Amino acid sequence: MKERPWWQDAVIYHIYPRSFRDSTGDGVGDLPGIVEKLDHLAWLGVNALWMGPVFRSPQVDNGYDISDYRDIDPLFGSLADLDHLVAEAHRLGIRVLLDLVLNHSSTEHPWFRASRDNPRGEYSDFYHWADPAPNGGFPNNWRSFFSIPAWTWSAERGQYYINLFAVEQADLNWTNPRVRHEMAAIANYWLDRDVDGFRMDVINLISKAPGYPSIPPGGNPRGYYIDGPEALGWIREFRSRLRGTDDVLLVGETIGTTPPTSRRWTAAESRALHMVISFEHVNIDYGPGGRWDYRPFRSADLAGIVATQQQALAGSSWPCLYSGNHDQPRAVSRFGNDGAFRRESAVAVAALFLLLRGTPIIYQGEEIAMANYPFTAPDQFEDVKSINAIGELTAEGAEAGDAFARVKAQARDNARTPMQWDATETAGFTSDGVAPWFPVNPDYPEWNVERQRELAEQGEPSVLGVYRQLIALRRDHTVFRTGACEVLDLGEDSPAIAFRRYAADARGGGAMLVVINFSSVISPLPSPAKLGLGSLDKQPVFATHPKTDSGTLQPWEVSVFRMAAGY
Ligand code: ISL
Repeated sequence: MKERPWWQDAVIYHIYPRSFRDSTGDGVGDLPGIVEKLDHLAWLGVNALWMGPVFRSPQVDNGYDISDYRDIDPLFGSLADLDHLVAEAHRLGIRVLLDLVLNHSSTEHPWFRASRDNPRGEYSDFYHWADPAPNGGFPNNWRSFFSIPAWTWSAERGQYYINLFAVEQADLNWTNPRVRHEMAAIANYWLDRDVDGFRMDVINLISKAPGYPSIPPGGNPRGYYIDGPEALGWIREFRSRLRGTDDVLLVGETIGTTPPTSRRWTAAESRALHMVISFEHVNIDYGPGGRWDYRPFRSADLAGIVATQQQALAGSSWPCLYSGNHDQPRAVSRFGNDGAFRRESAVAVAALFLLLRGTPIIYQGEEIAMANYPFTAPDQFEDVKSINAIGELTAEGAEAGDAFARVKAQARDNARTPMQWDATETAGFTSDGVAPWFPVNPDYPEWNVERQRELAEQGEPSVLGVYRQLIALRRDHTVFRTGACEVLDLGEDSPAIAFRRYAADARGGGAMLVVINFSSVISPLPSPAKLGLGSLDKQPVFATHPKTDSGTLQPWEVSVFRMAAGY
């Protein structure tokens, strides 16, 4: 019988390096700071970490604009620090994933400068260049994800280049075999330094429709620059060039993709990606106007999206589970209730995303219910995406207060505040007297790792303690790792979300039922017929509330039951 790949039994912890822990006192997190805190990861029970990009970069997009793929930015440390981090993590049984940004480089990268300065030189075709349209305007109507045109004029070269993100992030031209060769060489360079895999930034944007056609009015960029025609083939080629392929994890971030495409790109026979970070559930509150057009959603909407994702990847594909990251508002603020039920709802969100089928990725701070930052004015935003969005909304005629409110709710800045370690000045992020690069959320005296660990150790309720318990539950009950998953249809109006995990084959070991009240109100327990209640073991294997027979669920209540054999 083929052994399961390591990542199917893993829980990944996602670190945003500049906001994790500053060991040098310059106000920015760094690699030695991560090493200092590895014991926190080990205590939680995670067995892999993914770090946002730490390569040399002008930091226009906090490291997602790379100017040297083979060196560490001095802001974060040195190559020796990275080697030390990898060795220390491995000593603790934690694998290390780096964040490779291969769709685009910084415009400060020597390739871009050479390409821009010499249209006939050897780097000429490393980027996407095009002449102005006949009317002198942009070559087509594509838009960047950062609220600006996807083309920037270069006076030096006398052409436009594609930037699907900031102006300083130029898209690399993967149709050029030399670019593809370089991409794999970069990955192999880091594999030689003993890393265990990669998160591949927006990897489904690498293929652009030949001839750069405009998107028809009201059309979707899919097929134009999202999930483009050659992307899958190039990813497959990339993987085939890696050393030690079988043990190297490739997680692709695939923005704007569809569940069937996620299935195809992660199917074992595609030999492309092992998992994808898809966006269906984090786009749940986007209105017709997109991210800055907030729409409230119901628990049933979330259950429906999760059901579709799970179904699409059933069998030979493998889901990636996450509730937030450095590009999203905080999960407890978006999916939970960060007011009256902050602890309870953070636990409910954790139970959903840790117990479904797939590999969970916990974003730093979720384990202590870190919440959105109380921004009061637009000049507090640091992120280029937020700043551009304010510009775009105001240009479209939005009133200043409205533009601010819309961006505040969804700003990526919310999730980028420093990690809250303890109740001392700067929450233990940096040295006393040092100003962190971004303000600490003022709620840190109560919501910090030290406090919650104390509570957990005293047997008191704590989000951190529950994260540890749920991770242990996955470890101790095979069915959570290997079993199939069925999200139950509880009807449009049910505030509850429930799913069954059951043995997909003879090795699976029993079945479990997870029931979560995904709301702040007391709700009826879904009917026994819908849950299959008759066959439950008496004692739940995990419960946030003492078992009652009242037929109701308390706000954000979570119960996990073992189902009788033979289910
Ligand atoms: O634009 C977004 C979605 O509408 C962003 O949240 C984000 O840019 C997108 O998820 C792609 O993310 C990744 O690539 C970006 C970088 O800014 C993000 O931080 C990164 O995670 C460009 O490299």
